[in-house]
Amino acid sequence: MKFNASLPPGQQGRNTFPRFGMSHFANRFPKESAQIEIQIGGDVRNFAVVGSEFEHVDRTEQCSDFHCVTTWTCTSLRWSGIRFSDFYHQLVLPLADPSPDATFVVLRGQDGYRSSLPLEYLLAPDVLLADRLDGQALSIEHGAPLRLVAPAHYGYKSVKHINRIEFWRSSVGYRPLGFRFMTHPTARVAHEERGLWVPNRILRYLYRPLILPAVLLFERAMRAHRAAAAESYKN
Ligand SMILES: Nc1nc2c(c(=O)[nH]1)N[C@H]1C(S)=C(S)[C@@H](COP(=O)(O)O)O[C@H]1N2
Ligand SMILES: [Mo]
Repeated sequence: MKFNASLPPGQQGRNTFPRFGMSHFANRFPKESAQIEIQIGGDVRNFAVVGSEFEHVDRTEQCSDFHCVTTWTCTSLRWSGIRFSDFYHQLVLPLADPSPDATFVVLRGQDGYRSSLPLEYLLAPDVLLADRLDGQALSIEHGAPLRLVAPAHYGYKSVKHINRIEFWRSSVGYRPLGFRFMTHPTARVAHEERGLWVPNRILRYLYRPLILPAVLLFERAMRAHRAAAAESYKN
């Protein structure tokens, strides 16, 4: 257990980094966990697909804490990958040519998960598209082949298994996942933007008891997935 007085408001440290999320994603896994392939769409001049281009962007490494909205925090995770801002400037702008006012960004995962953030937050220097964690290739648990890491925002913004990123002029056509109160448009940890309308002390109280059951559900699903993969490999 970590007792760190400097954790953000309402967060509690945990020693392990669990596979986590909303329960209906526990049994969904990426089809392709080795090869990076991201569609770039939305209000763009050219629909584009990037994959091998990633290798030409400068890599970076960072140590950051990960804060889930349900109040758990895992500290000092060592991610490596490329900065989202380098991805945007070196790949998205030249290849897809988004409209200059397309600043509402939707990120989607192979498991059907989705989240959004305004472009200005994604361009912050600590936002990565990560393919490695703690010196090893990203595991399926944590988002292979590529995930977003946005440490200043609650974990629900850090989409795993990314396969599509959209740049839109307006957020009007976008429907967030789950109940509306669970999704804050910016979800900044320092401002405790956990959700909408419901007071934070109620959200903390509602979410905390869900952590352990969710961790166990996601672990069990992962074990079953690995067992099935091993079985089909044998046959
Ligand atoms: N594709 C995808 N991304 C996702 C999720 C998910 O279920 N699927 N869950 C989100 C939530 S709520 C959290 S807290 C983090 C958890 O990341 P982890 O499983 O690496 O701990 O991923 C986020 N990104
Ligand atoms: Mo989360």
